[in-house]
Amino acid sequence: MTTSSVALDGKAKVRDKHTIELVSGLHAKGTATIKHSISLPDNSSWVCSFVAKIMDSDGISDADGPGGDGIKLTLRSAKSKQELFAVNLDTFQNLENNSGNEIVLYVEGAKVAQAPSKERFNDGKEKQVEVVYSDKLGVVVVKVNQKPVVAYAFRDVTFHDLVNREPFVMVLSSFTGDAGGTHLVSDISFETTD
Ligand SMILES: [Ca+2]
Ligand SMILES: [Ca+2]
Repeated sequence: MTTSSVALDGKAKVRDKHTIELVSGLHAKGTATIKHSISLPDNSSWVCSFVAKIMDSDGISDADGPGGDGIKLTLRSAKSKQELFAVNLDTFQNLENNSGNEIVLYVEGAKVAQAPSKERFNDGKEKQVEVVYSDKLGVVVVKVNQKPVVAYAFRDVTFHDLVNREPFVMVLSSFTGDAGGTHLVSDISFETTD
């Protein structure tokens, strides 16, 4: 991906050829949509990845320090804009969270799995986030810096069923409230692995 292939909304802006700043500071919202839509052949396994960097954490604190509300990756129908699948690097503990630093997975907008990460997401260091889907197993695993954090098994609905209705796009988004920071994403990619 280069930043020329991305549509920006809200406070999101291009930092350099490879890096997008989704938000900076408090009470901000920003979205980056990769314009190229993806259509998967049957029985596809794939890896969707990006590098997240959350720095200048500011505002109110939870147990692991100030800063929120993380970065969300969404796979969204290109036509209906329906959210198919999402991964949230959540950096602020509110009622839905077990920890102020966890990965939360959503299928069609419903939360299906969550797990805390030992590595603090908003420590100003780059995190390689990989969403690895195996069609054979019907399982998605989210890794942060190569370490698996959370997995989810699709039971009746496989990811293939979900996304083969129509093409989808990748969306990266962030919002901040009374806790915030500077949220960067780079090296966004989607590759089939079969
Ligand atoms: Ca939260
Ligand atoms: Ca936190």
